Amino acid sequence: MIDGYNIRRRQLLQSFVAASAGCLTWGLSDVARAANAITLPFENGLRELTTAFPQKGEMLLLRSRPPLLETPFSVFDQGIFTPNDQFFVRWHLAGIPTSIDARSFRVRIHGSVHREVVLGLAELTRDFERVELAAVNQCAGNSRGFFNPRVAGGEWGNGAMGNARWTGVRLRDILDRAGVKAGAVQVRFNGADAGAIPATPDFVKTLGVDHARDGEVMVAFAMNGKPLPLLNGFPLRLVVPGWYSTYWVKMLNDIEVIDTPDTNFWMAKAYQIPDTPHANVSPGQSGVRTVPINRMVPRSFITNLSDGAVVDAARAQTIRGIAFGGDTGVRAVHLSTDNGMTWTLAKLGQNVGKYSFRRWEAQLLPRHAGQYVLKVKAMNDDGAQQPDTPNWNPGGYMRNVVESITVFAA
Ligand SMILES: Nc1nc2c(c(=O)[nH]1)N[C@H]1C(S)=C(S)[C@@H](COP(=O)(O)O)O[C@H]1N2
Ligand SMILES: [Mo]
Repeated sequence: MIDGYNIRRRQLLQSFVAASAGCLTWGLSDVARAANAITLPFENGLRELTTAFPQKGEMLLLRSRPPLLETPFSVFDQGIFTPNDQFFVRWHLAGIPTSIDARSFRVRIHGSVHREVVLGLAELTRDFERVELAAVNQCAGNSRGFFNPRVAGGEWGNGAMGNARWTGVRLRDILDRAGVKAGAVQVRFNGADAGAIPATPDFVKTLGVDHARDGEVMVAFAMNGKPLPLLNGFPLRLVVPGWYSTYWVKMLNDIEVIDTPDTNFWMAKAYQIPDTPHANVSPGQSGVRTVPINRMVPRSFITNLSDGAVVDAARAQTIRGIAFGGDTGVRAVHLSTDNGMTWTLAKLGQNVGKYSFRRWEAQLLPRHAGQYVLKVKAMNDDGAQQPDTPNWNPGGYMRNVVESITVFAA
C-alpha cells in the first residue's frame, strides 16, 4: 500500500547508531541571524527563517530554547507527507538531551504490572510485530496566533502540524509483555527531557488503559522511513492517532501503569479545554467545567495559492490543498469561490489511511476580473464539519474554522 516503503531492521539499527553518533547541539548563540523572514498574518507575526537546528531544514523560529519551530506553509503544497527535516518542533522544558546513545537507550514499563520490563531498541525492533500508519501530528495550539482576542502561548501560524508514516510497535503488545494488572486505570508516559530547575513539573502525559491498549497507539521508532530526528523525539515516541500531539510523548523512556487517575500538572492543569461543544466559550466567561484535550477535529487548507495572490482571469485554475478528518477520515471537501454563497465538491486524492492528510483539488473559473474569496470546508467520516465562525477558549486550542483567502483575477 505504501510504495516501496520497507525499512529493514539492520538498516534501521545502523541508521540509529549514525543518528546518535554526533553530538547535536544548538543554542541561542548558534542560531544564525537569517536574512530571511516570513510575516504571519496576525499581530507580532514576523518570524525569522532559520536553518540552525540539527537535522532541520528551513523553519520559522518562534523560540530557540526550548525550541519552537514551525513548518513553512509552502511545504504542505509539496505532498501529503511532511519531510522530517521540515516537520515542526515543540518542546516545553529546557533540559532536552542534545545526544542520545541508541545502544544504551532503554524504555522501562513498570507500575501496576505483573513484571517490570526494560526494552532496548534491539529488542523492540526484533521481538515485537512491526506496525505502520500514516497520521497527522498536530499541536493543540496550532493556529493560536489567529485567536481574537489573543491568548497566551506559542503564537503559531498554521504550521504546527505535520503528517508522517510512523513505524513502530503496538503499545498494547508492550503492555501485554509486562502484564497490566486488574484495577489499572491509566498509563503514564515520560520522556528523557527535564526542566531546568527541579520545581518545573516534568512533562508527563496519560491515556486511559483501554485507549493505550486499542492496538493503534504506537511506540514509533521511525518517521517517513527514517529514525526520528532528535528534535522530534529520537529514538522513540508515542503516536496517538487522531489525538492532539501533546500526548505524543517524545524520547519516550518511561511507561508507568497507574491505578488511580493522574493528577499531574500536564494533565490536570495544562491542556485543559472547556467541556462545551467545540471547546468554545466567550472571552471572560467563567465557571466552565474543563476536561483534558483529546480528539482532533477536521481541518482543510488551500496550499497552492496564498492570500492576496493574483490569478489569470482568462482561464480556469486548479486550486488544491490538504484536508484531514481529525480522529477519523475525510468524507468530503467543499470549495467556495464566492465567499461561501455556493459550494462545489472537491476531488479527493489517494486515501492512505484515515488519520492522514488527504489531497483535494477543485477548479476556479473566474468569469470576470476582480476579487474572489475562496473558502474550503472539510467534513469527516463522522459527519463533523469545520465551523464557519472561529471557536475561542483561553488556551488557544482546537482552532479549525473554515479557512478563507482572497485572490484577485486580472
Ligand atoms: N518529551 C516530550 N514530548 C512531547 C513534548 C514535550 O515537551 N516533551 N511536547 C508535546 C507537544 S505539546 C507537541 S505539540 C508535540 C510536538 O511534536 P514534534 O516536536 O515532533 O512536532 O510533542 C509532544 N511531546
Ligand atoms: Mo503542543
